[in-house]
Amino acid sequence: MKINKKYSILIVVSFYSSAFSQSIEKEVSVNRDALQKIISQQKSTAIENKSKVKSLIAKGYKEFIDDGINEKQLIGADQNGNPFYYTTLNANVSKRIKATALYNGGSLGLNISGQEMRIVQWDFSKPRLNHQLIAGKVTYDASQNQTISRHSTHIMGTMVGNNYSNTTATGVAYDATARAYDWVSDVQEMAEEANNGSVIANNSYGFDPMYYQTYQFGKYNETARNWDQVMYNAPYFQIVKAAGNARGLDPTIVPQVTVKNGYDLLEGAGIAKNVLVVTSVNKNENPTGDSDFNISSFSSYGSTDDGRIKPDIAAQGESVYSSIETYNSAYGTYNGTSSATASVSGAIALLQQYWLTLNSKSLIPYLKSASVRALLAHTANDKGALGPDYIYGWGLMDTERAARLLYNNAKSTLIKEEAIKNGREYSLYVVASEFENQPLVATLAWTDPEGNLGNNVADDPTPALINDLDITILKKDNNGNTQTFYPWKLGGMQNLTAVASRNSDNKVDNIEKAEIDNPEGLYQIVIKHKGSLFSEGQDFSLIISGISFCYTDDLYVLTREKDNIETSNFAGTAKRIKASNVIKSNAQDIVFKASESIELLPDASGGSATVGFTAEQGSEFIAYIDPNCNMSDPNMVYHSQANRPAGSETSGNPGSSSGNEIEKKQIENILLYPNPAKTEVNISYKVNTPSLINITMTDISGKTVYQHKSSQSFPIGTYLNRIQTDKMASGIYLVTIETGNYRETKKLIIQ
Ligand SMILES: [Ca+2]
Ligand SMILES: [Ca+2]
Ligand SMILES: [Ca+2]
Ligand SMILES: [Ca+2]
Repeated sequence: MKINKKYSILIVVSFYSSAFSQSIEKEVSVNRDALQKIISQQKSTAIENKSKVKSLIAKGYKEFIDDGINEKQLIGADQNGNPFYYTTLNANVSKRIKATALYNGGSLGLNISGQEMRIVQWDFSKPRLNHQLIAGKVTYDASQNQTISRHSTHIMGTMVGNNYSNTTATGVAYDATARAYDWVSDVQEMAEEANNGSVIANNSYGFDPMYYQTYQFGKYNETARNWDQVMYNAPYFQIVKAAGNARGLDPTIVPQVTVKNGYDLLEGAGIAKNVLVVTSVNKNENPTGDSDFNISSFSSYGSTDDGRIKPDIAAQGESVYSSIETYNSAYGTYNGTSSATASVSGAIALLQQYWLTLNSKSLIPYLKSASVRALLAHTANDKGALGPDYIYGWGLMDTERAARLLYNNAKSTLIKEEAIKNGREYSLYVVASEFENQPLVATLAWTDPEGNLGNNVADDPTPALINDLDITILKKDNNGNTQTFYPWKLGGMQNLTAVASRNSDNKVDNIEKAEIDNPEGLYQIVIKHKGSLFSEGQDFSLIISGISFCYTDDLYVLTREKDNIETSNFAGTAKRIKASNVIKSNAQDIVFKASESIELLPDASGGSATVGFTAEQGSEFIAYIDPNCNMSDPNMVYHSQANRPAGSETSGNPGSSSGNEIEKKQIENILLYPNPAKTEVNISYKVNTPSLINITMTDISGKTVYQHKSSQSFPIGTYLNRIQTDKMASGIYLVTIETGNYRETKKLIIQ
């Protein structure tokens, strides 16, 4: 029987915690056990809530309220028996967030409109499924509230409304489909959907501030914790939620509206760490620039009680024209953070689809939700006070810029999905783009574990953050001084209107963005963590822009005496480097980086001495060669003699080839160390004549677990290739190094 390769892959991954979305068979890993636990816990919570609702109804509270603007439902009660009501949050949106750039005929030359993507909506109740704008696109389960809702129909049309029934009402992801649920049991249903491979959840509702106690505004509560918990256990699942329209409420009924001048109005899951919280800005059909927009008069301002940057992002939520429930061709215009939220969910579907098309040949799945949040924060159009603020968050969503960043991955931007282990750090060298006025920007985001609930006091500043990662960008000058660039942070409840600072580390947010306005040369991006990491590690996403993978200088020549390096923290970058200088003992952190070649010359080439390049004992020297011109993953490293492992040959000078060496093996002195290995293994070898290098590592069954093939010849020298082994199973492996004329296999034990 011939087994189709794709099919056999599907069979294999189904043994793991993997799920596939309905139409694109993409692996999305989730923590199934944790999600199942959430689902069963929520089932008992649902029973408790039902009895709370029943007793409140007996006291005279209405279960359903329609005040002509919003649909509301009594959903539960706090521990003192005060009612919790969910309320809808009412407000062409595609243009404002530049989603149109991705459509067929748009400025990016693409054809991305949500094909084969699915969004899941939670809302008051059922959308009008037969409405011409959404007919055939939406499913709704019979177990849910069957009342047909205006809000639900309008939000659904804004996200996925087709592009032929009424072109002024075309949805943002007009070729996408959707599933819809009522908001009762939302946490349980989100856990189930995440478990089934869904990646986008739109929640355009929240707790009604009319029934909120003062201390509840901005507080990390049970709802925030539950939503964070679902996302932590389903790292591709992004919940998108409306910030709320509380500034539009009557302050005589909700005093909090004016107590802090519109700040501290966020509620429920709007305070969650991982949920993307969306605010509304006004409509402007013909903006004159990226900052030509203003906050809507009704949009709720942050902060959270612990001072995090919330809301996260802004989108148009005014004059939004979409389907309504009265008949199958009925349309209406609404305002609210609900509509802004729907447009962001639609645009995320476009960006996920685009990411899949860019990576169609590999098994790369969707962007992780942390990457989505990093991407949106990274590419937003700033407004109001410089940097993030509690009104606009990171700014207006810019789908076009986000798509360009995805396209430029490994060209002038980098998208990394990595992990940091407890006690470890992660670092990366980058070279700033040579284009003028191009800032170097690095955004770190992670999906944090659910936080602790804390006390019921107003504005408790205790951070909800569990794993506190920190990003910094370091610049070392030739005198050995290090300049540190920190991420943005805001002043919290004590300083709501203060401009964001970037002069110290951020202890509250799980999105950290560091920017250098006028960068030049080489930088090191470092990610560390404080304290002890929950679960011994934390996955994170890192997005970097404004970098160059090929270097300004074509050729960089270092000659003896003139260019001898005696001070620490020296970096030389070029396409090609030729060096016959000396790196003196005690000189530390010396880096040569080249995209094509590094030649360590055996003679003086212009200098006065008779000996060539030397790295003296006690110096610390690393040269990166990246044949693919990709500095993100420097896999070939040259170490100085001083750093050579014990037992390796100390050949005086790694020199260039000469005639009498041609008959020698192309490589020799192959060493694996440490062996047995734990977290990493180093493979060092000497290249005698320039050659392509192929390194393969297989387990005893013959399965390849690591492979590196160089695309260009390695110049003469001694190289070191470092392989992370911490994720590999313990056992015996075989490491093979191959060149054009030589092949050698060594046994490696991983403990
Ligand atoms: Ca439901
Ligand atoms: Ca508060
Ligand atoms: Ca701002
Ligand atoms: Ca931090």
